[in-house]
Amino acid sequence: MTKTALITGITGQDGSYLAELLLHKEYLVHGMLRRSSTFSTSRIDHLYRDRHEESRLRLHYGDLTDGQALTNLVLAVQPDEIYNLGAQSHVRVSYDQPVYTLQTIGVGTLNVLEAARQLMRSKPVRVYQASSSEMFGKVLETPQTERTPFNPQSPYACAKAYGHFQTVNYRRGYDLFASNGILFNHESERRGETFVTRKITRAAGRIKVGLQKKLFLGNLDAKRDWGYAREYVEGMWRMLQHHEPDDFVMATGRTASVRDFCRLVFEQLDLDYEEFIEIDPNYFRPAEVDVLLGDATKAKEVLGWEATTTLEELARIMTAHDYDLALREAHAKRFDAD
Ligand code: NAP
Ligand code: F7E
Repeated sequence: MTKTALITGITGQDGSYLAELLLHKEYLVHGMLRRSSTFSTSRIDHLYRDRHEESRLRLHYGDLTDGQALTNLVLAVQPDEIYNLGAQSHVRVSYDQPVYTLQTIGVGTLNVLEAARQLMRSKPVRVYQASSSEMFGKVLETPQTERTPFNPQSPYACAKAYGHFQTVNYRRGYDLFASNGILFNHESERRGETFVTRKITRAAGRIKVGLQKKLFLGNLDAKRDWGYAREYVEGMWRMLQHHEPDDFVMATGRTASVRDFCRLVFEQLDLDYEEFIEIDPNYFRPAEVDVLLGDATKAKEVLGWEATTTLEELARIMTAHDYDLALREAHAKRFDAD
């Protein structure tokens, strides 16, 4: 029987890969998107070009902060699975917009859980909550597992911790099938351009073709456990196919610094990163998460999921994509000038 999924945050990096995966698995996919004055669907537009898939992808306007509309949507769509990926997901921005961040992530998650609780009265539903390694913050042990206590230190991380605990609470209190994926950083050629990996690959490509001279960054010593987003959405899906709801860390088990990632990317283009990078204190955060390193043993043993793309491969994929993009940008510029 065809399964129906509802994805919040379908226009984001993970939402687009997850939509692709679920369409491939023959799901009927509903996505909730925010109304904006310009199109925000560039990551999922290609899914419309395939006529067969077009009929199984439906988009609806909505916002996580509008609980009534969200419940109406859930009751209308009657999903078997809800993936709550929508969020103000930028840690640095969460310091500028702490209340809005809490509204989208904290209240937004609660709105999703309440909507699912209403649907549960008439049919079973499973919920995936996008929790985050940021919740470990100033880490209390290394590597971090599902048992590591949270010690959040950004408005984003505090909001995610609230969403995480409410998800556990609805699971225990109402017997809702709700699982938290505690995902460590995962990147791709679809990553937003203000996250550090994509900022680096975009800049390196543009520097190589002469469109940009410098790259301004903040803390080069921060270390992250970076995986490939395309693989991580498979783990989200597996969590909801498991026979019981639970919490799972998803990570590569390897950590590297921002500086390491710069070196890998610039090397791909035969450039020395040290010649092009300048430090801009504006990109420092009021409190930094120095090092994250995840242990995804439970996901491997219980779900059969593990990250396989190495950091070197990830850097290669993203750099090749963004070098090509820069070449096209340069070509379009020359064409305009002619
Ligand atoms: P992303 O690219 O920033 O996408 C976020 C999505 O949320 C976008 O579709 C955005 O819509 C939507 N959104 C923002 N505010 C909303 C609101 N008020 N109502 C409804 N939708 C809203 O993030 P991502 O990297 O795909 O991450 C997906 C989820 O995983 C997020 O919850 C993030 O916090 C979490 N997470 C990410 C990582 C990671 O490394 N990528 C790691 C752990 C957890 P617009 O397109 O209109 O902006
Ligand atoms: O920063 C440092 C910065 O913004 C990574 C989100 O998906 O992953 C992401 O959060 C590191 C930090 O990601 C710049 O200080 C240096 O230490 O790429 P990021 P993040 O903060 O780790 C978690 C798991 C999530 O859940 C979030 O949604 O890089 N850094 N210079 C910089 N970061 C940025 N953005 N820009 C710089 O210029």
